Amino acid sequence: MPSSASSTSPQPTTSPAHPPRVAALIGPYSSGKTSLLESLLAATGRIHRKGSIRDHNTVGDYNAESRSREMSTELTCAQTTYLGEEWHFIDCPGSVDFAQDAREAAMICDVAIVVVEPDPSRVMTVAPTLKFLDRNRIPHLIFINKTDHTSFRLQDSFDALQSISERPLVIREIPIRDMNSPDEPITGFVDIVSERTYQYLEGQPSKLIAMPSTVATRESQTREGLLEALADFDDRLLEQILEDQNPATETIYENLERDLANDLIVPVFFGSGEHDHGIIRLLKALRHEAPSSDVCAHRLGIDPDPAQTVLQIFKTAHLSHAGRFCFARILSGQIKNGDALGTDKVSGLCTLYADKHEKLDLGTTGAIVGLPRMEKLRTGSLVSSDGEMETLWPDPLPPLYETGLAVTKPGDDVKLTEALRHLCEQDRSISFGHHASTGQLVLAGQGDIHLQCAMAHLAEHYHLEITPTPVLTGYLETIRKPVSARGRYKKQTGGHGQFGDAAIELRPLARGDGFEFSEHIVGGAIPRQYISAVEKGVRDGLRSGSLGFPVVDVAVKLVDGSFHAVDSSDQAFQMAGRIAIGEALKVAGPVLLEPVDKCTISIPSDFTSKAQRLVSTRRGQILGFNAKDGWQGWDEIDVQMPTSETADMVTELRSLTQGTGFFTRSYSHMQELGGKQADAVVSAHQKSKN
Ligand SMILES: Nc1nc2c(ncn2[C@@H]2O[C@H](COP(=O)(O)OP(=O)(O)OP(=O)(O)O)[C@@H](O)[C@H]2O)c(=O)[nH]1
Ligand SMILES: [Mg+2]
Repeated sequence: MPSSASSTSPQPTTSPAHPPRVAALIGPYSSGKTSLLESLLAATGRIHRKGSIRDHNTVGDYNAESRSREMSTELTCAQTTYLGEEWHFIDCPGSVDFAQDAREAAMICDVAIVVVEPDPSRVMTVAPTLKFLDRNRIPHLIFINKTDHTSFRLQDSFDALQSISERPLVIREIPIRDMNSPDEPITGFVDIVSERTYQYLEGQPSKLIAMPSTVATRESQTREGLLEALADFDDRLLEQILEDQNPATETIYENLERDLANDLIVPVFFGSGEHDHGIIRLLKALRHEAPSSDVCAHRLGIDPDPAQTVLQIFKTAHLSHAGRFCFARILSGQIKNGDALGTDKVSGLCTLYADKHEKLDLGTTGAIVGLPRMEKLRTGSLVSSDGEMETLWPDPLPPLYETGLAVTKPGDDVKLTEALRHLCEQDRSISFGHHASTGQLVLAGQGDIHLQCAMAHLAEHYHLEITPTPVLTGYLETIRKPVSARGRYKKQTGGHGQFGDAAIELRPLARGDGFEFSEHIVGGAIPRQYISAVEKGVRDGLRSGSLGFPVVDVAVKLVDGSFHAVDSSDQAFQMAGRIAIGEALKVAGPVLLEPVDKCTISIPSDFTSKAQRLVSTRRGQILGFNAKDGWQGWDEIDVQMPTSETADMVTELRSLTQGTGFFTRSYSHMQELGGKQADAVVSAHQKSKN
């Protein structure tokens, strides 16, 4: 989490043509987003020496967890200026475990730069990102990274990407290669709109050169493709093309700008963050084509008005020196210290540059700002000076993976609850709670690494020693046959004795019917005032049946008994009820019940058969499968699966589906579990009690 620093932020030198804009670097795990941010910051003069993932000194991966794991674990904001215009880049984590942060960032950006690797066989890893962007109509472009050492044809990468994108992709540049070198490295590119050719120079801006004759045909074909794609959304351009007129470059740029803002097309660039290839080209495209913050504001339901301040909170952190610290984008108006945001008051307004917070006097429309010590605001809050407004912010990702938690030091429980509350505010895809039937404290998130990082955070920032424990399954038990039993409790100690005697009938009920108690006492065999005491004793006895689990779906009828005028008491009849049910359960044919979840598994259709196999190896039952509504090329499988199998299913599902598969689950019902599996559960449970 960020800490404060006192340097002042660089101010734009010239009057900016555009208000501040936001670009989110998003895309699959390890595609080079953090390295690309390093390159963008160097190209815009914000840093003079690039850090690297290897050396653990990048701006994006500033926190200890990201550095040690060499992967981003949360979003990082970094402000810079390019040709007098203010830019806020957000480096998003790519791992599916941290998808929540990436989504929150994408929601407030003007343009998402989807950073991908060239390997066409791994294209599916990009699919969830593109789906999210398309569903939320977030303008985005693709940057095919790591082209410094690729053996793939970029046309193949492009075709693979097109196969998973709902929007048409448009190629903005084509590579030129050194054909004399055995692995034919990419040495530069031809810009399809300006038709200029540039040669990469290590450590220097690319050099303008003449277009090699070898790429001329390809260039004109690609340009034709680009114009045709644009003409689909512009009748005048279509007419020009049909009449063989060459449209003015200005017209092409206008189309590109408009179509990107409306999320109609997805421009595709390429390069290498590590070698600074294609970076200026990317920056220029952003400068000229990225929409202004108005588009984002409208998307979030705001009509921007300079006289009204509206902010969208997209991240919350708990910082030792700044309390609840909100990351906010100004969608309308401006903000300064002393302003009200509902019941919260702004003080300590700052800019964000990784973990450095710099004092800011005035935040203007479009900028990202930090708001320390907010009481009410949370991620997702859309707020004006009058208070919070209705928001279109999406729900958090549902939990996919769980672990049990135990604190090592006695007395840390209260501190843990508070720390967990903070954690869940920081990352909305984490939740915690006590399991209804096992009572275990369970932490739920997106995957194993996600929860490991969460626990590391609790240890580092809250000094809590936490032991993860396996998640307990809420097994129950029931009975198979009706039986009768009697419980007599008799004690003679000195003066007053204790006496209670209850005869019961126990019978099974239908699954899900819970517990029923009735009585049929005739002739005053048990005085009426003791009947509820017997029931209490029975209920007590049902808390742990003969297999050791709570007993459900049974009916108990109190049918007979006897009492003693002096020695009988509530307590004695409770004991009698307890003894009676204990005896009855032993002979009623106990059977274990396990919880079953209803899950809907979503996967790209290429992986459907693998997912079906996974379901059957985990004792699941397939209820049906369909094409996923609104998700071209995806299937949805409805299954019922024992809860003990769903708790860690996501790890295997992801490894079978290039990280793309996900599911929702909810409790469905209890079902009988017999044989060796039941024996194993019972003996493990008994061992844990000894
Ligand atoms: N050859 C080559 N390697 C690169 C390039 N960009 C990044 N890498 C390497 O790819 C690995 C991942 O780079 P990151 O920048 O951490 O990727 P990321 O997308 O930020 O990763 P996550 O945030 O964990 O999703 C590192 O080993 C980088 O050195 C590139 O342009 N060329
Ligand atoms: Mg990263």
